[in-house]
Amino acid sequence: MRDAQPRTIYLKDYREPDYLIDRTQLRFELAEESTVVDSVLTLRRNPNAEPGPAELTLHGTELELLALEIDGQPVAQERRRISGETLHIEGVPDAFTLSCRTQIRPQENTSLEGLYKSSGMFCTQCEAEGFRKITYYLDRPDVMSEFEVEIVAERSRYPVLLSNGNLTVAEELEDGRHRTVWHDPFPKPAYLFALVAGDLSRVSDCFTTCSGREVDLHIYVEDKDLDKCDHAMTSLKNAMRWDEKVYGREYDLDIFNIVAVDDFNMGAMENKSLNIFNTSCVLAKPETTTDLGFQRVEGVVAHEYFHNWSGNRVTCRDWFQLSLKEGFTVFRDAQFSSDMGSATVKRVEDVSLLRTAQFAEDAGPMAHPIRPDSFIEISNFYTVTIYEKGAEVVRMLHTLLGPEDFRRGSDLYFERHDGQAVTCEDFVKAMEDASGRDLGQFRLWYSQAGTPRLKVAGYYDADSETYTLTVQQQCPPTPGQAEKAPMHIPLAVALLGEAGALRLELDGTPADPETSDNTQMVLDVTESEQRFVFNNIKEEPVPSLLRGFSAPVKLDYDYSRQQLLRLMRSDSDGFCRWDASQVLGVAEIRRAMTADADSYQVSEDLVDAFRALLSDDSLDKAMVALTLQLPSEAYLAEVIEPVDVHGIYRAREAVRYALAESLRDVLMACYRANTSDEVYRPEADQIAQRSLKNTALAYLMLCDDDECQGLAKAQFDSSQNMTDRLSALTALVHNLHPYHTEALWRFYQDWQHEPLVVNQWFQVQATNRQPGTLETVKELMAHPAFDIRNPNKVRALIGAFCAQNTVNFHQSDGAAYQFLADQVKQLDRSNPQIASRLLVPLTKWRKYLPGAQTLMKDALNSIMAVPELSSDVFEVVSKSLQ
Ligand code: 0A1
Ligand code: ZN
Repeated sequence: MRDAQPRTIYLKDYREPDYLIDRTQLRFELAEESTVVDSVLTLRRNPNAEPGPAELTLHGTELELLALEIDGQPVAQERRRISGETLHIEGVPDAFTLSCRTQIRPQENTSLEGLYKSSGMFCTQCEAEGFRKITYYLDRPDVMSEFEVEIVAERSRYPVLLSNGNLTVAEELEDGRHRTVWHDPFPKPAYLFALVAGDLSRVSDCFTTCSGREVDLHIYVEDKDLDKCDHAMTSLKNAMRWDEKVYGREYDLDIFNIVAVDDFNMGAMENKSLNIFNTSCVLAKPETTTDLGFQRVEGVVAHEYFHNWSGNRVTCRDWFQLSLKEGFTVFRDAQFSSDMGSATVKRVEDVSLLRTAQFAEDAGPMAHPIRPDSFIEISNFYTVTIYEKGAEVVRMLHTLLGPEDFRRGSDLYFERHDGQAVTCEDFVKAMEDASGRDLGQFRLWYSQAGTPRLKVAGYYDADSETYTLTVQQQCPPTPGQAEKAPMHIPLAVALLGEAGALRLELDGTPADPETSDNTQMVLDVTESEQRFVFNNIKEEPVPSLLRGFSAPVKLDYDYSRQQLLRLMRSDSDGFCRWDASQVLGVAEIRRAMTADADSYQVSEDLVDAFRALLSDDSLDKAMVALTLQLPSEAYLAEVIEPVDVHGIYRAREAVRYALAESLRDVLMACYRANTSDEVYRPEADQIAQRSLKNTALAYLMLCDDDECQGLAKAQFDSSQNMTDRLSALTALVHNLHPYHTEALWRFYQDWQHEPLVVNQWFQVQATNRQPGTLETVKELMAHPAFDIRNPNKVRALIGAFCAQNTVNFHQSDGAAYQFLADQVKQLDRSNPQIASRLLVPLTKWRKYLPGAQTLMKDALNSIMAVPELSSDVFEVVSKSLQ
């Protein structure tokens, strides 16, 4: 729980540490009541530190200090002082060893930070500041140390004892205990420390690196999960090979371990050579896991593995630089996933997330630049801005520099900074030095928050055969940043003529060398208003703008319907084809919002465009599926303001019903054609086929003839994989099909022994848009399978309801707002990180209609009135009420 006055920490106050730790020796005695931690730290004064008193200040919280010695001599009480989260020791030498014994209670640790217990095993989570819950330490990422870790525990309960690096000792002790010793030769900050002790089974494999070194790979899980490790193992090996090929990065130890745990606040953690994973991001098998689940496992395994270089070998100087490792690593895992599956699909999924969650964050009370200037609680800054926008910023560098110079920049960055804790500036500088490009203005992406808006207009002059694009940029104010300077925005463009994309010539500058046909160009937009004149343009083109979503901006261009339909049909850029369909979808839903219920008729040209998609066998099925899905409610809430949740929902449903009716036969044909009895593979071609089939199913369930209504039940009863089974269950439940209660019951009977499947069962019910779902959610919280201490269950039930089920969350009496406030208050006492993430939907109150605003603020105020709020929840609530 927080101190009386939560403190804001500023980037401008960064100072180097006064002391450095060369060596960290830890000994853990794990027992059922408590754990005793002995640490021996080899410290010396930092030669770069500013002169000051010989006083050492260590971080530590919720620790019981049992003993403290300097160079073997007890430290007298009057020389030491514990206050808040620190231990001060006066009169320390320039170089010394500090021995410290603390006692901690992992069994009582519900915050899932530091050392805690999950399903009977001990495990750790130290990023960002969890290590201070284990022992007194300089818990900051710029203090890097070589670790040796000894673990002692009862053999029968904890046969597996793991830490970072190489195993150097494993031996039996008396009284049924045993011990292992681990040595990690790579100096690392404390946030990368990990320990695991439990009764675990493992799946093993090995990988030969490009220089011929053998690496042992192990995935540790509970015995019952041994059959769900293959996909993670394959993904790991693919990621290791890919990082060698694409970034020249070889793995650096002889062992790489992954451990799966049930109770975990995030997806996974990149601890050096001992990655700890949320079970939801590592376990997968066809019967229990959807295609999306398989893809998530592949992406997260790769993400954590890639951190070994972008994060561990080169780490962050301070937590303001978090996006240095996260933005770069998300960019790397996105490249990897594109290479493993469909690049366009991956891009569309990433952009969808960015344009809903990140744009909303950027427009809300917690908006921050990818390198924030200040924070109260760093745990609140593991955000879509740091991760996803951070990745977009790296992607823009890749676009501006081109793949070769970008690779040179990345090589230089790793070579220059290997073993160091550095800043975003160091990354940009390496890119600048390697490419010779001036990235001065580009750096604003690191310091300015908010989503820039680009207004583009096109003008064709037939006489001079020129086409002029006028581009204006403007970035809205965000908290603490009223004025914004123009940014350096890479705007990828093409001009479409009747027979395809035109050759581009921009006042003498040739087209983007990356496209061999000279039809695409990346414009450097750097001023508030700029004109780009293309020469030798023989016909009036349709501009294809922001190709591949070349920058994280909002784009306005006043396209005609005809132009959008043409882009959707024939743009060679898959992202722009999809985006044109989204613009048409938004327009259709807007029209349905203003039409009265009986008079609305769906636009014929949209129906024709969808019919053409459904009938064309040559198209990528996954892209067809994505294009057929109307803009999500979350995206509509970004583009239609103020947000009339119920109006948007009703209009979107009206359009869906109308499309389903008009396209019934071709949807049915598509459904049948894509139903296959091939053995399940989580590979792109099959995933695409299932995605199209299940998209068709969702539409067909809106038609009330017997053939359509029979489809979901038949699919539910016969499906052999979770993707099809869950799609069928969702269709039954969300449409209140007569079979839905029985289907829910049967699903639970079949899968009650699989927590990850039960979570999907919770989620299907929580996201049901039918009235009365709030009551269902409350009832499900009393279900024996629900456990408020498990973050996955909280996310599946409460999180999914509040964040995804907008019509029910925003029910007009405000009951769901109060429900969320109550859950946040309760959770804040056990797990502040989860509490503060859960409350995010309330913080967006400014976007909604006045009645909703008042009720949402009431709920926030009721949280604010709680006397002992954590700093996590305090920061989010107080900033959102400002
Ligand atoms: N570095 C991890 C994310 C992570 C962050 C914080 C955690 O606990 C509070 C756990 C994991 C990643 O990017 O995967
Ligand atoms: Zn990460």
